[in-house]
Amino acid sequence: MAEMRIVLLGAPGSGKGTQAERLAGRLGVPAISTGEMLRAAVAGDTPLGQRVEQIMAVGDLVDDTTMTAVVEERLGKSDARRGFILDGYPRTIAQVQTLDELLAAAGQSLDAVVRIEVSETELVRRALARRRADDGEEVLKARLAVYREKTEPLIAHYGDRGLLREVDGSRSMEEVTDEILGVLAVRV
Ligand code: B4P
Repeated sequence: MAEMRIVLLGAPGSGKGTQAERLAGRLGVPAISTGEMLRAAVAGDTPLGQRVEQIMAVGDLVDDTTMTAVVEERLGKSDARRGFILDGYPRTIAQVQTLDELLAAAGQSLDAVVRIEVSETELVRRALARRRADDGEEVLKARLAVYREKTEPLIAHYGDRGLLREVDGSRSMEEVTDEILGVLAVRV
């Protein structure tokens, strides 16, 4: 199968993690979720986990320097050599630049950035149904505000670069996956 380097962009609860797993299975490249990696570090009580636990608990973003180390190490693994579905990274303009640099150093570049769009009412409904530690109503509000301020500008940025593809994330998981494969022009 062809190499494929994709970023999934969307608000908390838009289904990035869900779609990353589904696409990874279809495209034969790993789903790389920075949120999952951080939650695993917290669960394992590693030095990284101890550093990020409080930040995540209040809905803030982990600092860009820490995230660079996390992502650089993960993208350096052999299973990511032929591509990846990045879920939850980049989330800031600084992270966009870091990712570009990491890929350029490996002679690689992104193929597409898929924005999964879901209304705020549906985001809140899903998060409250999921009941993860950072999904309480107050923390969720904080995470949405951080998303609007820090991550939403990435939509215009990737749009200007001609990499942005937009899909309606309010439909069923299967329909969203099919729509993403459609905008990526992938037949599997
Ligand atoms: P993430 O793990 O990325 O959390 P998320 O945005 O809530 O998840 P996602 O959009 O993937 O939703 P999901 O598929 O689970 O980040 C958590 C925290 O980690 C951040 O707040 C931050 O502190 C830190 N962090 C992570 N990356 C960082 C970075 N790069 N820089 C700094 N900090 C970082 O779906 C949500 C729910 O909806 C699920 O229950 C699912 O079953 C349901 N669902 C999904 N699709 C559906 C559909 N089509 N229909 C109905 N329900 C659906």
